[in-house]
Formats: sequence, C-alpha cells, structure tokens
Amino acid sequence: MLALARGAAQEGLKLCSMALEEYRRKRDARRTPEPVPEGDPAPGTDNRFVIQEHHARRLHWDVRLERDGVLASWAVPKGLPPEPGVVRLAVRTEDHPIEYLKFSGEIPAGEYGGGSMTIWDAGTYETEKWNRREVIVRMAGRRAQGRYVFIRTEREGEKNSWLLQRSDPAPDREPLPRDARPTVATPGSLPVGHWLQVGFGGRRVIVRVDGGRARYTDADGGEVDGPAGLGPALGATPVLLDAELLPTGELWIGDVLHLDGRDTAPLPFRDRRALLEGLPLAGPHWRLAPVFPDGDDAVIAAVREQGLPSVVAKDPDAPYDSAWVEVLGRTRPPPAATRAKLTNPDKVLYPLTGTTKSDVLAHYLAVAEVMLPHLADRPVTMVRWPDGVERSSFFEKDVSRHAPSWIRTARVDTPGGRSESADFPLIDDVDGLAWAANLAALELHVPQWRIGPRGGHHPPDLVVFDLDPGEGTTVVDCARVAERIADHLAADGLVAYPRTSGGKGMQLYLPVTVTRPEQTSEFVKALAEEMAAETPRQVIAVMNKARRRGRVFVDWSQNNPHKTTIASYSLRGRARPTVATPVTWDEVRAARKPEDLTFTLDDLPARLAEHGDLLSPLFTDTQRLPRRG
Ligand SMILES: [Mn+2]
Repeated sequence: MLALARGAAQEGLKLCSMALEEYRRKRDARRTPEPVPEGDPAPGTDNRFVIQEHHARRLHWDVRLERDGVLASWAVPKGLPPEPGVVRLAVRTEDHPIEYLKFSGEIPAGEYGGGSMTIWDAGTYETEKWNRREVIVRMAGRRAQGRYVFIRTEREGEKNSWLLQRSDPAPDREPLPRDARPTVATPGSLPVGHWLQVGFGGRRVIVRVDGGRARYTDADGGEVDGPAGLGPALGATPVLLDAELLPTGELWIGDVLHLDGRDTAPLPFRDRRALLEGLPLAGPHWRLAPVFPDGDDAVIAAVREQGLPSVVAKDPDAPYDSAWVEVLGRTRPPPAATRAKLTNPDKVLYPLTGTTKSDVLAHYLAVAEVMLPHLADRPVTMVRWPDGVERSSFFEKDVSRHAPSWIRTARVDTPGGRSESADFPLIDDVDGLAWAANLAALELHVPQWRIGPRGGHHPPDLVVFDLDPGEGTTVVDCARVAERIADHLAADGLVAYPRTSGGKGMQLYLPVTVTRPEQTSEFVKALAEEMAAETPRQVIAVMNKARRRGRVFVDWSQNNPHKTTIASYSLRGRARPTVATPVTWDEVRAARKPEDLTFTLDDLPARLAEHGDLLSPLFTDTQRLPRRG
C-alpha cells in the first residue's frame, strides 16, 4: 500500500520536473532575477496562489495556482474578470516553481518576459474541479475573492487558449458602463460658491479603462486615439474618466464617473475630485485639470492672462450630470500638428527618474505657451545629451549642417570659438521646441538681447543678476542675497523678477532700455561690488574660485553680449529633470531649504495653472537704468 502510494507520488514528480524543464529552458539563471531552482519540486498543500501584474511587452496578469508541487500558470491579458458575465482570455503558460509565489522584480529587457513584475495578490484557494479541460477554484485573496472557472477552448491549433469567468456574484460591485457621454457646459456668468476647473480647449472625451486598457470616445460616442500608457498606469482598476484631449496628445482629466465597481456619477463633485486625486493620474501625457475650490474673478483673470480658453464652474455639491457653466469662452486656434518628428520616444534621458525623450517633449509642449515669448528672437545655444544625462553632452550653436529649412537661423559672431561666426537657431514656435527636444537638447540658453528684423543685434533688453552659490552655500543663501539686491534696487525705484536656475543657483531679471550695450554689465558690477564691500563674508563680486567658498558670487559678467543664461522653463541636464522656474518673491523670502526652490517638470503644470508666467512683466515693465558707482 505504502509502496503504491510512493510510486504514484514519484510518477507525479516526474511529470512535474518535465514541466519545469520548459521553465528552465526559457531562462538563463545568470541573467534573470527570477528563481531558477535546481532540484525536483516536492508536493505541497495545493492551496496557495499568486497573481502577478506583469508589465512586459504587453501588460498582463499571471495567475498561478499551486498544483502537484509547481505553479500551474495562465497569462490573463486583462486580469481577473471583476463580475459574472465578463469573459476573459487566459493563455496557459509553462509551470513555474513554487518559489515564484513570492517573486517580484525587474526582468531585464531582452530576457524572456522582460519588464517589471509585481505581486497583485496572493492567498489561498480551494479546488472544486481540476481536469484537462476545466478548472474551478474558489480564491480567498485580498483582491481575488470568489469562484473562478477556467475552461479550455476546443479550437484547433489553440491548445493553450482558455476562457476565464467569475461565476458567483461579486458583492457590491456594479459593472463598468458600456457607454457614457460627457456633461456639456453651457456659457454663462460665474455662479456663487462654484469650483473652477481650468479648460484647455481640447476635445471632450470619455476614457474607459478596463483590464489595463484605455479606450477613448468623443461626445458622439465615436472612438478616438488617446495616450496608450494611461491604461497600464491604472492597472486592474476599472474606471471611467471625463477628460479633455488636446491635438498634441496631452490629456487633462477633469472628472470620474465610475471607479472600481462603484458608480461615482451621483456623488458630489467635491467627493469625485477627492477620488481623482487619490488615483495615480500624473503621467507623461496625462494630468489632472487644475481646480480652484474658491474660484473668483481673479482666477478667471489669471486664466485669461495665460491665454487658456475657458473655465468651467461646477457646483461642489452636485452630481456629475448637473448644470456646468462655461465662464469664459475665448477660442484659440488649435496648435498645428508638429512638423518635427520624434525618434526614439522611449529613450530614457534621465535614468534616475526614468524620464524619456517623449516626457521631455511633453514638458516643452506643456510650457510652450509661456516659454516661447522668452525665446523669441534670441539666438539659442543648445546643450545636447544624446545618450542621457549620465553620458556626455555637447554645446551646439551652429545648426547650419542639419537644421530643417523651417528652422529660422541667425548669424552671430562667436569670438574665441572655432569659427568667427555661427548660424544659431531661433526657436519661435512649438515645432522648434519639438525639434530641439528630438535632438535631446535638454538645455536651451539665450543671451540678454534680441535679433532685429534684418538680422541686426539689438542692445540688451534684460539685466541679469546671476547668483552662483560657492562651495558650502546653496540656493537658500542666494535667496538671501537676492532679497538684499531687491532692497538696493527698490531704493532706485527698480523691480527685479526672480527665477531658479534649475541648477544650484538663481537669477534676477530686470527689463530695461539702454543706449550702450556695456551699460547692463556696468550696472550689475557696480551693485555687486557695493554689496561685496558691505558684507564681504557673504558676497563676492570677482570670479575667483578659491575665494568663492562660503559666499555667493554675483556673476555680473553674464550680461556680456557674448554670454548666455539658461532660458526660463528650460530643463537642466542634471540627475533629475529640474526646470529653470520663475518664482514669486514670497517663495524667495520663505525659502529655508534648497528643495523650497527646486522644481522638476512634474511641478510645472500646476504652477502654470496657479501663476501663469511669473516673468511676463519682462515684456511690459521696461525700466530705465540709473547710473551707479
Ligand atoms: Mn508574464
């Protein structure tokens, strides 16, 4: 009797090791972090399961049930069906070793199953039926709970293809609606007590995310293309979103109609907004539309100033299907599709944050409206990182060899350069920004003067105080010096506007008119020397590395017409995608640690929605420089 049982067990074991053979054959234990056990599997309790979310070439969920000492596995492209009536494809894959119950990790690209794998759920299950054609189990996990039926399809040539259904009612779950239409806002005046949501003038769409796939439909129910990454980002959470889709492919999400088995449309807007804010909805091409709970005319004025087309007023206590009011409706021609082609969009340019070239493009498109006026008519020096910020970079001024014909260029003298002059690019539209992004020109630098209508050089129209923290000091020390500069300038009736450099320091800008080009350098140099004389332990006005330690260098030489400074809203080629970001004087005064004055590309949309372009006075507030020193 005992011998017979042992024989049967050995037979079982032999089958199992054959099954793991395929598992081992597909993997190289030296290259994958996955468990690749050497020995034969031992029979276990046959009641454990794991479901892994696998971001491989295509997102899928791997359902693995412990059976005869191994994990019988199915790859389910859309995950477990949430409720009865939903039938999902499940592809039987090779048996996995028991050790895989606990596996999560990054399988290197190029290896079998390359991509990240996380444990979506794990727990125990009971077997109700298990044969070659049908498997019925009751799962008792945290997320996977219920009776699931796997049925093998009989179709010829598809021996691994199974169908997966949930057979018991899912408690308290409502199915994701098949079709929904966006609530339309009607023009009107601002109602009292409403919340204001910024509108971007895009096409209204409903986004249906189910099983990690996003489907976009317009107001008529017609299918449209939207960003593909949103589905995988939301994973297994079924959701119905209301959003605006811009011609650039950017998606601004404004409302939620259904979330994870729950109809959210009847909830008041304040609750729907709170649910939205709890979802992972900040991606390279999608973000939450900014909302101002205490919206008033000032918000509307700020939105108008930024050139954004509309504001939608929503009653915070009303359901989704209620009267929305479009407060201002100024139409703006949609930006033309960009002429610049994006090559290698998935190339990672910032390895630390995983920021790709298409993320860089998305940043430049998002800031285009506020950035382009700061670039207009200024010859651009690009700094390019073709292989990302951890590899080498190079400066590029002359683009005559490769710039497309629609990029305007300007010939500018380059004393001390390889040649006497160079054809610098002028970036005056979205296409130009997209072209630069495609060259991995993360940094765009500009001088303090503009090119004239016939290629002549105007005298400087900006004064820059470039505050460079010496060793042992930070941007916080620069902020303190900036406040003092502001006090000195105020004594002369002048106002300067602050900005972070996106690197270690910061700058102050003053819009001016001058008659001689040297005037701006002279002015800043005189003030820097005055401050260095007042507080020699804090401020230095000469370019001397050794003496800079512990002090802030006021680099007046940046006003030299041959010098450039980083353009406002430009990224920096540093470990993180930091941005040269205009700030308020309140932020400068409140800064106590470097992070207070550090912003990355993720921070910009919300800042722009709140402040617009804080440096827009540079175009209107021109001041006359008094004589100093
Ligand atoms: Mn897989």
